[in-house]
This record gives sequence, C-alpha cells and structure tokens, in this order.
Amino acid sequence: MKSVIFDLDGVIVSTDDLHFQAWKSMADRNGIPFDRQINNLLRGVSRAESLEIILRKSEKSYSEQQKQELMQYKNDIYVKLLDNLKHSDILPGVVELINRLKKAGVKIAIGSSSKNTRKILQKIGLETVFDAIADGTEIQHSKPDPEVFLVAARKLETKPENCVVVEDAVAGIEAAKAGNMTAIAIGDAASSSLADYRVNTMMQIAEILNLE
Ligand code: G16
Ligand code: MG
Repeated sequence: MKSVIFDLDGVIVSTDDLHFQAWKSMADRNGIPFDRQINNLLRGVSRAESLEIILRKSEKSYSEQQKQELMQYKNDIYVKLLDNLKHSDILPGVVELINRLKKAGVKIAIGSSSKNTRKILQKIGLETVFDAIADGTEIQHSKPDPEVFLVAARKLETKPENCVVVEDAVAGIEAAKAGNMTAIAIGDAASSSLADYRVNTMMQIAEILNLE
C-alpha cells in the first residue's frame, strides 16, 4: 500500500500571492527590484534561501543580522495575511481526493518547507486530517534536499519507496526523487523532466493510484 505526501503551498492551498505581497513590501522598503517572475523562483524554497535569491538584485550587501531582520519583516506581514485564509481557499479537488484516500486506507502526510505549515492548516481547517506533518521547523536542508519528505515517511512509518509525493515545484520533484519516492507533478512542476507523472487535476491522482 502506497502512502501519499502532499506539498502544502501550491498543492493544498495557494499562498503564492501572499508570499508575493509580503516580499514585495520588504523589497520596496529597501529599494530592491522584485516582481512576480522573481517570486516564481521562490516556490518550495525556504525563507532564508528565498531572501538570498531576492538579494541577488540588490546593490547593497547585508549582514546576517540585517538578513534576519528582513526575513522577520516579511514574515510578520505574511502571517497577518494568512489570517484571511479560510476553508474555501483549499484548491479544487483536494478535499475529494483526501476523502477517497482515507476511504481506501491510504496514509497521508504533509511535506512542506514552510515554518507556517501548522497555522495554514489550522486556518483552512485541515489540521487534524493528516496522519503526519513534516515542515520547515523540523529540517536543516530544504527542497531539493529530500529531508522534509524523509521526515514525513519516518513519521508515517513507511519506507520512502512506498511514498508518492505530490508537488507543484521543480525543487520538490527533485527532492522526492532524491528521496527514492514516486513524484507526481502538478502545475509548474510539470516542466521537471524528473517527474514520474504529470497531472492537471487532483482526480487524476486517484486514477494513478488506482483508487476505487
Ligand atoms: C513554501 C513556499 C515557499 C516558501 C516556503 C517557506 O513551501 O512554496 O515559497 O518560501 O514555504 O515558507 P515560510 O516562510 O512560511 O517558512 P512548500 O514546500 O509548502 O511549497
Ligand atoms: Mg509548493
């Protein structure tokens, strides 16, 4: 029996625009060019690595302490924006797929780079639905390193080769494959040549898994 590990942002709920607004505010305040194209590079990437990508466009160099302050500034705005998230923000097909997986006895987990995972799940009303949650607070290395998915597999008490990862980020597909898992790409991640399957809808995942 396979287990399914879901990425959070971009798979269960889309917080892309909220990340954009918060980073944009930080960048504008510091005179750093930032647009949606750069925001797209941050998908699935940790907060600290996201800041490094943004600062490539800056002419100034920043100390570790200043970087911490910039991240804190961004996260304070982001967390306030998360307050508006609600159950209806869950992406199409997710609740139906989760119900079918549960009915079939398939274990499900979250594997997210976000340190705000618990808050997001709570806001959308899915905090008690998953058998395991692995997030950015528990790992040293973010995607494309497989660490977060390996933590999820360990919590599910399942071998990595029995895990199927659902991801919207290329870095996440790389992480799943580095962890010896099956990788299903949705959205942007479809451009990854490493993906085992590419889907447009959640229901296609039920077909891949042969759910009744
Ligand atoms: C998510 C987002 C990334 C974000 C990262 C860290 O990852 O896709 O854009 O930078 O979390 O978020 P936070 O600042 O809340 O810790 P995932 O893995 O859920 O797609
Ligand atoms: Mg994602």
